[in-house]
Amino acid sequence: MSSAVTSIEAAEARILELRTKIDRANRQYYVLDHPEITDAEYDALFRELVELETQYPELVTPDSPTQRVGGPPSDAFAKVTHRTPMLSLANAFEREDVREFDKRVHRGLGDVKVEYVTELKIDGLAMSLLYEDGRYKIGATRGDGYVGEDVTPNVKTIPSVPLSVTIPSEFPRAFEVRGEVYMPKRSFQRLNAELAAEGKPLFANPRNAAAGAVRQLDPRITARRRLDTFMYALDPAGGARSQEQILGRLAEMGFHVNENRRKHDDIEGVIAFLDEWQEKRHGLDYEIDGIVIKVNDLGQQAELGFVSRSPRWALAFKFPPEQAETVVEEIKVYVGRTGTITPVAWLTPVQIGGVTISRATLHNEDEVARKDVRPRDHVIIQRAGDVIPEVVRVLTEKRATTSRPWRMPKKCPECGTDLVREPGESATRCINPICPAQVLEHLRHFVAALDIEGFGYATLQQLIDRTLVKDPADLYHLVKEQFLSLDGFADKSAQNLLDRIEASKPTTLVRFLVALGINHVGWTMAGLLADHFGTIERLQAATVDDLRVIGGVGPTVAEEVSEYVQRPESRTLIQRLLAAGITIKPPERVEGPLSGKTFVLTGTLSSLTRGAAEERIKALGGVIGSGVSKKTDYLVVGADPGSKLEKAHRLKVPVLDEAAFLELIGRPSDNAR
Ligand code: 3BD
Repeated sequence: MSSAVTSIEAAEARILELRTKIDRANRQYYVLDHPEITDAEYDALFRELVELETQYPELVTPDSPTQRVGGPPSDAFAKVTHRTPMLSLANAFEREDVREFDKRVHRGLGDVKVEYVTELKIDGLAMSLLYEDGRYKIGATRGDGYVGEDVTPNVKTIPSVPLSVTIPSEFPRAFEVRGEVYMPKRSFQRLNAELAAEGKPLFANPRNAAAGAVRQLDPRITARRRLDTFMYALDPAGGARSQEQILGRLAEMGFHVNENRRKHDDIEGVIAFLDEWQEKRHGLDYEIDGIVIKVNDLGQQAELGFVSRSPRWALAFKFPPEQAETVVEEIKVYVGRTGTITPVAWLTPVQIGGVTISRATLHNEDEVARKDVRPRDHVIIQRAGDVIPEVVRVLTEKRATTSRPWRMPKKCPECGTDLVREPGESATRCINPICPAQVLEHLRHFVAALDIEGFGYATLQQLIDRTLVKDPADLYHLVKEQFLSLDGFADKSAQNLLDRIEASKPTTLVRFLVALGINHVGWTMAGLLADHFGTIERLQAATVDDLRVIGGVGPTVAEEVSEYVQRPESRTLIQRLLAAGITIKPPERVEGPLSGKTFVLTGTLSSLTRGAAEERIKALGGVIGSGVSKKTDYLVVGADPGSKLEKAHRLKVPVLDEAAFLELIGRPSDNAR
């Protein structure tokens, strides 16, 4: 993708915008299990960011999504550090990309025959299952690929997960199986029908429903959701010499293995398989979003190795989004948490890939103008995976002559305040801080950030309507009788919610900062601020200059944060939250393979930034020290090290060069995605 950005100022602005979008998408994907943009859109944003950062290396900051991977695991479950990282798959959207992949494989291996295995790409959740002495021991989500969530009892309720397996004789005591947990379409439809009958919000798709089921605190709920599995990886492979043999062995051991797998002698066979399944995919009782292509021979796989966190021997081909024609009945606008107004097309319901679509997002005023979408227009819409559907184009030939362009309303539909659109911004906003729609979104953001489960929109809306809650601090003063007066609460559910509210009080500074919903402060930025200031009081005392010196905090964010902490309303809110009993725990120690180890870094690392290196050490349980002392366990040395290296030698502190360090933290490099 070529970027139209020319000046460094414009580049910085665009970079900031891209990072915000990517952080948001990551959070939606990993934490909320609710993506709003397609993988292709994500890829495009990411590539544009990489390109701009390559062009302007001085604008690379440690918190850039290019420097880190995935989203933070939620702390509702214990964390599990994967024995080996759960890798990512490079994506392909065109058949040409698949042929390019084949060429790279052949270049990498020299003049040899290469077989491929194709597997359906299940649109589920990647999981790891650990077995010891043939018994199921631990089930964990993929998480960010390095650290996942321990969902052992939940996974145990899935009927197709064997609780004990007969281990082949040459097998080691402990082995790991990886694959996908998914919800069959039939179970999904039944679940949504039940939820609808109870007046509860529905799941958008089977993937979200499966994610919700796996991440239940009560395994009995998981058990009732009728999940299934398809497994595709076995480690150690125990004598298997190809992916084909691994799949066969998994099936023999009693795991569910998808039967629609095939071996191919060349890439054209693979392409034919893609064509075949692009047509046939809707006949299945589970959703697939593409085909995974793998080099069959394990020796060849090892030879090809990895680039960044993706194997060079595998590729995910993603099916193109599916389209359908329908009519725009009406264009309504919605008010988001920060007051952003989003136009949404209400459509005559239409089926796409077995899912009924009745809304499509129109993003913002310019987007509506660019596509010139008007009420009563016939439009082509598309749905990609589990993403909010979009209008692709208008069938202008079907438009009535009386049709007029759509105009953004002048006033907020929720509170009547005049809407504003700043010059140079794409968003139209309602700037009334007590606009009920914003209050609702802010509350929802707050409870999600603090992981208070069971606080859906419907409950929050009722609390607002009854003027029981105006801001997040009010949530901490609710009593049982008030919940009982709402729809859908009984004694037990009211008590559960009260318990969860109570449980959210001890929190971390990162979580607290995210929950406040400061513009531009997502998980990454909150992490940087928390690391730097340590306490909310110190952050509140910070000036713009104090903020600007922090690596990774740009001028816009510094401005935004200092403005936020100085605003009297924010000071009052923070004060009231603390008075209501919120306590900010000192930074939590992660348990991991590096627990108890102190690292000091010196010199410049070539394959990752200092920030990424430190983050990785901390994620594995290690601690970062500032100077070398007898207490230092390792000194990590990059190019042009300072006097620390000498001191380390003197104190006999073990020294790791970059390669040894990367080995220790378990990944080849981190400067690309
Ligand atoms: C499937 C990686 C490798 C072992 C890395 C080659 C990215 C989700 O059916 N094989 C499959 C499927 C997923 C896979 C691999 N084979 N990785 C595979 C996979 N048949 N879906 N995935 N994953 C699993 C992921 N998940 C969440 C966020 C980012 N990446």
